[in-house]
Amino acid sequence: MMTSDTIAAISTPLGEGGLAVIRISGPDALAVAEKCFEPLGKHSKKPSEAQTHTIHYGRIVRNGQTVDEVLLAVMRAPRTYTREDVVEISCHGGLIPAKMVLETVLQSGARLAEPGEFTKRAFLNGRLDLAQAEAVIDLIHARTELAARAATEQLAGRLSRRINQLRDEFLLALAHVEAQLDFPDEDIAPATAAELMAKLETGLREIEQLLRTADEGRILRRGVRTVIVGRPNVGKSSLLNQLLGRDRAIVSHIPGTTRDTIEETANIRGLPVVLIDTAGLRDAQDHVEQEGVKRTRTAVELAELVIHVLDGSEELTQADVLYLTEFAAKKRILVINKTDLPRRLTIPTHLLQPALSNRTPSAPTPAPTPVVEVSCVTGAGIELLKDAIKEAVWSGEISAEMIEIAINARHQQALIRARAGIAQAAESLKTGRGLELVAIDLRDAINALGEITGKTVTEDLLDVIFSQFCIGK
Ligand SMILES: Nc1nc2c(ncn2[C@@H]2O[C@H](COP(=O)(O)OP(=O)(O)O)[C@@H](O)[C@H]2O)c(=O)[nH]1
Ligand SMILES: [Mg+2]
Repeated sequence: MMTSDTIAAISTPLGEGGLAVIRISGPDALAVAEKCFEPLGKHSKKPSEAQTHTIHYGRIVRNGQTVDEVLLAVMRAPRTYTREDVVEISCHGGLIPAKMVLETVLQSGARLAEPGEFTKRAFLNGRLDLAQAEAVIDLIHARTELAARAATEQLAGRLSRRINQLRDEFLLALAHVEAQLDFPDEDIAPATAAELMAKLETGLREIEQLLRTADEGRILRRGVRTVIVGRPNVGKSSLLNQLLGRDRAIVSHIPGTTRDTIEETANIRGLPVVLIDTAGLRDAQDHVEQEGVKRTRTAVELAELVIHVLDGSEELTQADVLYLTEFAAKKRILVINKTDLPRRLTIPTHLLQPALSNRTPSAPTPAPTPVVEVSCVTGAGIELLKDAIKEAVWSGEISAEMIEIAINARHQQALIRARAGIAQAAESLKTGRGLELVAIDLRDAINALGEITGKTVTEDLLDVIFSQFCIGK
C-alpha cells in the first residue's frame, strides 16, 4: 500500500545539539527537497538527479534567503525506512535552524507528520510487522542495555518468527479440519484426530512458553516499581543516591526533609528499577508532612518491591515495628543502614516472617524477608543489596537467551485468547462435539496470533500503538 501524501518532521530531539535531522517521506519527497535545496560544490547534485543512497552538500533556501547549510541524503524507494522515497536533511542542531528548515520543507509541499507516522508507513508498506514496530518504541524508551537488547531482538523479528510459525501450524490444522468438513458423512479417522490433537497440544505448550516471558517483558519495558520506606533519618535518601550512583535526593540530618516522593530509574544488574524515595513514615506534625506520609502509603500500595530501611545504630522503635508489620504482605527487603556506626539494633525473627494471611494453604511457604546490611556513607554492602533486589524481582539468571523473547502486555492478551481458543478446540475434538466447533475456535486462535504481528489488525489498534511514538519517528 502506498500512501499518497508526503510527510516531514524533525526526527532528532528538540534542544541544542551538533546536528538536527529533518526527515521527509512520500512520493513527492524528492520534489519537495528539489524546491528548497540548492546544491553547492562539484560533487553535489539536485535531488532529482541524485542517485539513491547518496549525500549532497548544499543549502536550504527560502524566498531567496539561505536558511541553513546542510547535508541532504537521498534514498529512493523501496530500500528505505518507510519503503517510500525518503530525504533526510542534516542541519545545524538547535531549535531555530531545525524549525526553520522544517517550515521551509512544509512550504515546499510536505505535510507535518503525526507521531509515529514514519514507522506506521513502514508497517503499512510491509517493511516491519506490528511486533517489530512496537520494538522501535521499546528501543527508543529503553533505560538499560538489557532492555535495549530485548527490543533489538524483537525488532530483528525473533518474536514474530515464533508467532508466525505457530500460526502456520494452526492454519494447517484448520485446513485439515475444513477438508474433513467437506465430507460430513464420514467421521474423522482416529489417526487423523490423534495427529490433530498432538498439533494442538504442542501449540499450547509453545503458547505457555511465550506467556511465561510476560514478567520479564514488563520489567524490561516499565521497570520494577520499588519504594524506599522507613522512619525519618534512617538514610532513605542516602540509599537512593547510592543506588543511583549520584546525588539526587537531599540528605539531611533534620528529620522530615523529604516531603514529596522522588522517582528515578536506576540500572540494577541490567534491570531498570524505578526507585521511589518517600517522606519518612511517622506521625507527622505539620500539614505538608502529613500529605507526604499519605503519599508514602499510596506509593507502597502500588509498588512491586518495598525496601524498608532501618537505622542499625539505634534500637528498634515502635514506629519500626509498626512498619515491619504493616508491610509484611509485600515483597520486601530489609536494609540495616549505618553499619559504620556501633550496632544497637536487634530485630526479633518473628518480625521477619512474610505475612501468610492472603496465601492459599497449598502455596509453598515463602522465604523469610531478606536482610542486607549497608552503610550509605562508606558504600559497604550496596553491591549485595543490588544482588538482593535482582534476586527478589527476577527469577534465575539474567542471560542473553532469557531476553530473546520478552512479550509485552498486548502480546500477552492476544496469547491468552489464542490459548483459550486452542484449549477449546482440543476439548471439542476430544469430546467429539463436532468439527464445526473445532474450526471456529481454531480460527479465533489464529486471529488472536495474527494481531500480534499485525496480520489481523484494526485501525483503532494501529492508532493506539502508533500514538505512543514521538513525532519524527
Ligand atoms: N554514619 C552514617 N550516617 C548516615 C548513613 N546514611 C545516612 N546517614 C546520615 O543520616 C542522616 C539522614 O539521612 P537521609 O538520607 O536524609 O535519611 P532519610 O530521612 O531517611 O531520607 C544524614 O545526616 C545522613 O548523612 C550511614 O550509612 N552512616
Ligand atoms: Mg529523605
